[in-house]
Amino acid sequence: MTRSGTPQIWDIFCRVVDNFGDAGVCWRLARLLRQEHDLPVRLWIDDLKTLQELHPGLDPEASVQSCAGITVCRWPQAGLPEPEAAVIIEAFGCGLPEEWVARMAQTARPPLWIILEYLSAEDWVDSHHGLSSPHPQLALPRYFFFPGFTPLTGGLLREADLLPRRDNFDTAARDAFWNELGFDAPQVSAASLFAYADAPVAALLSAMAADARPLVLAVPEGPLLAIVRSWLGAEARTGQGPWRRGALEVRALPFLPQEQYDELLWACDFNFVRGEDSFVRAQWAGKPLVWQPYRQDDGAHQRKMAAFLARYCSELASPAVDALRGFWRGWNEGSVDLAPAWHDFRSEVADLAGHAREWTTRLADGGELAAQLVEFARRKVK
Ligand code: TRH
Repeated sequence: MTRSGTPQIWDIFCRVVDNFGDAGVCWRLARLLRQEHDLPVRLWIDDLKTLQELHPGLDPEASVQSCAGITVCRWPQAGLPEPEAAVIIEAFGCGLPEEWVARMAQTARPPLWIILEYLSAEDWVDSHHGLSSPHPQLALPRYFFFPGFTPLTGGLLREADLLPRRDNFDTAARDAFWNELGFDAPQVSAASLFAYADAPVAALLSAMAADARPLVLAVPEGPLLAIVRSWLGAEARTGQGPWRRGALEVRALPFLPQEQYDELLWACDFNFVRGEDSFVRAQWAGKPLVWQPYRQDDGAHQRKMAAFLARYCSELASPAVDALRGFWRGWNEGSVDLAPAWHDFRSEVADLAGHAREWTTRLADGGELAAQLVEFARRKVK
């Protein structure tokens, strides 16, 4: 991506709304553009503490720093760039600072302005991906770039070596992963739990404990772990555990660096995930997943879940499909009694595992988001 022979900078602008996904997606995209497309990338982000949890090598106080080959600019402390960039990616429609937009409008050749949208499996995404809309006041075109699950969308973020690394994550690697965290490798099925605090956690834990089939449940540090500790009682107020209740063994994990989180997903037999980035990573892990979409007041999260299930379940037969839909529904609707749905889901995990691997293969045939962004920019920037 060059103009006049010099590689032009790609600026990614990210405002952390809440949680980790805004920073998580932008950091992953920045690394892909830098490492797999050799592009100079600046990540402008307003919350370095959140980004540091994903990438512990980051200095949360620095205004500007280089990390993994990416220039990380703490906004607004780092000021604003001269619009030398060839491409500006406005993450999740967060809105660029007005002064930045004004500067862009004054340059002879303003950067290509791309708004990276949230992920959805809904059908309308196909016809909206890549459309442009001018800035309401200035002669600046903006292009809407949608991640997605079809060839008519921008695809999903995926590192070139992700699936080979996943496939090479063998029993020895899995054992080493658990040992590094202070645990023996589970000798029974294992699951990871990453969800929002409003999930029906007590109902889930009770169902897991009462089930006849033993399970190890790994819970990374966060508000959800506090709820799990409370359910377990006084002995679990601190420490890593493990704590046992009936068939259930609970392990407390630290919040893992983003790259290590993939290993947790690979080390488990199925995974509870949420939001956007962990949702995608769990699909790449090729294991059965239980998704809790980020709740939205207008019910958009319910439409997003229905749309994804329509795609994901299109080639899944009964009873596996009924068990998956039933458990996802109970998990997202906050059922007070998850035991029947959990029992059915657990009974179908083997069939769901085969389906999860096939789904990953289908996804891998689709476009990769960073590469499609680069191709899109190449076509637009003459
Ligand atoms: O944290 P999230 O709920 O982020 C959300 C969603 O992105 C949502 O779409 C968005 O609207 C909202 O933020 C503002 O869930 P998500 O997207 O899965 O991001 C979590 C990130 O944290 C992801 O990159 C995985 C990473 N992670 C780790 O790196 N280590 C961990 O131990 C865990 C549990 C997660």
